Amino acid sequence: MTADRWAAIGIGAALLVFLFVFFFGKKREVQAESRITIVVDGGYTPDLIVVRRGSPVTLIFDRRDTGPCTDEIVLPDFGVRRPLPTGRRTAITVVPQHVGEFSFSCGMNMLHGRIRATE
Ligand SMILES: [Cu+2]
Repeated sequence: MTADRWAAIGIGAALLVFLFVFFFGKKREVQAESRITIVVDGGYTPDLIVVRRGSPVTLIFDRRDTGPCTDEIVLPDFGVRRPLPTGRRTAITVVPQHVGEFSFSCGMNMLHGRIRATE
């Protein structure tokens, strides 16, 4: 075999490794589901959740207060409106499909939080 051949095989192998890491590595990230607990007590703690675009994220709303304000959670970008019973944990899974911010709020749109999706 000539040196040219070996070089071509080497470049081909490097390309295969790159493609494998690129696609397989990315896929694993997309499938990894993250779970984040948000305490609801007169507000949302934390109120900024940073996730990867395209990855499912499960928000577990742990409601502790009894005020009427927080008894519903709304995620308008995902078409979600759910009651949050006091003393219970309510899990909501969403998939932010593009880079940017997705807000969530109480049913009256007074208390706010954000999901920030990054690349
Ligand atoms: Cu409210």
